[in-house]
Amino acid sequence: MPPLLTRSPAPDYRVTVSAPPIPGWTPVYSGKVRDLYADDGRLLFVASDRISAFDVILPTPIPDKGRILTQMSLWWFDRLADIVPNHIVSLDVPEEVAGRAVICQRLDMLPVECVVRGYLAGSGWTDYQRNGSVCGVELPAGLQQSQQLPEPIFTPATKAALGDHDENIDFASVVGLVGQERAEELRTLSLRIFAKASELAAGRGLLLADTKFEFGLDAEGRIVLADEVLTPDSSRFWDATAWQVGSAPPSYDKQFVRDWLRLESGWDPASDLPPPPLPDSVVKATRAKYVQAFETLTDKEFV
Ligand code: PZK
Repeated sequence: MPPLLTRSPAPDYRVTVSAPPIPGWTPVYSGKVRDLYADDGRLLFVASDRISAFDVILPTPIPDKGRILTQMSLWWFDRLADIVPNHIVSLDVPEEVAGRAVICQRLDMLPVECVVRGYLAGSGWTDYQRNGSVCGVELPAGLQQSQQLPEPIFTPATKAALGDHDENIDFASVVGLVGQERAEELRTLSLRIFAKASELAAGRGLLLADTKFEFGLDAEGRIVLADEVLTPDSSRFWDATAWQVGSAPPSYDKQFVRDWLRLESGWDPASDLPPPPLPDSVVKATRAKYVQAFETLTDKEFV
């Protein structure tokens, strides 16, 4: 059996969270916003209502965020099933995490964050300005921030220790990590999933700027799509009507949080002080954005 996780321990309060107890399940890992539990061979993947901004977990949860993101991810897994198998085994989860957890197949996770970019934003934009390329992928000169790329590109990263930023790597490094054949499979699969997802999103007035996939191997060595997919936590969605080349469009989900923290809270993200609690107005507006993302994408009412 491969080790479940090989990440460094949380270095300080900024990223320290303890998974709420769930009877019969053993916490095995907590990320900023998700918790993983095990019971014999089974894994319980739980999306919390926690929200992060400026790389820290905020002290105020967003009601229903975990349920909304879980339901969105499941909706995507369904639509992608003809391209790639996924790790979902059952939705029959403990009642305290109903709707925001899945029982998933335990995989041997591949140590690569499979990022695909259709537009130039975030670290892709930063790397392009410095190098004219992203993860070794040469791009045309003169591209502007938020510009659509000639075609989507695979820009892998390595999982950093919890609390650190992922580090962009080139394709040769992916080959070094998983071998030539696996690396090519990961790139091809990631690009196919991205093409399908961006087409679906565009039909709903949403641009998929970039997104991150995690894959693992099942007992037969097949590549399986894991984690949570195509949610605002793992992806950059832009409202097509707000997008313009040359500046960064507002974050679909976190703009109210970021604006309040930066402009009104008095908290300095560069300080080592913990962030303040969010006012109720910001919580409500942010929850509404997650509901809107779900309903816009799926054309279903969130209940
Ligand atoms: C796995 N993570 C990230 C998820 C966290 C951290 N199907 C799987 N099999 C084995 N391991 C993982 C998965 C999945 N998905 C996922 N780390 C390992 C993660 C949830 C909460 F804190």
